[in-house]
Amino acid sequence: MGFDVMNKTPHGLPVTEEQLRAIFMESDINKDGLLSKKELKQAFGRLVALIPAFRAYRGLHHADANHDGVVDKDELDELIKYANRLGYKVT
Ligand SMILES: [Ca+2]
Ligand SMILES: [Ca+2]
Repeated sequence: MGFDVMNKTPHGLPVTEEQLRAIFMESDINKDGLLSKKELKQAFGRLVALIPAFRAYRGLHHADANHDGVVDKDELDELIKYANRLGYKVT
């Protein structure tokens, strides 16, 4: 894991948990307060993950505590921690 963090913008700043939260919230396209796999894919796309679909799968697998296939408000913290560990950068 983690090989997709190496090709980031070299001068970007590490993304903060607040920024990650904002990105995930904004990626809730249908505003139902839940992040589907499709919405997660969009979020990881914005984080310039090399393989957003893979990250969406991993992130969902990691954060989806109740196994309903979506990330809810309570599970979002875990998703943010996961994304934070990947060391994404913002420019
Ligand atoms: Ca949604
Ligand atoms: Ca869930």
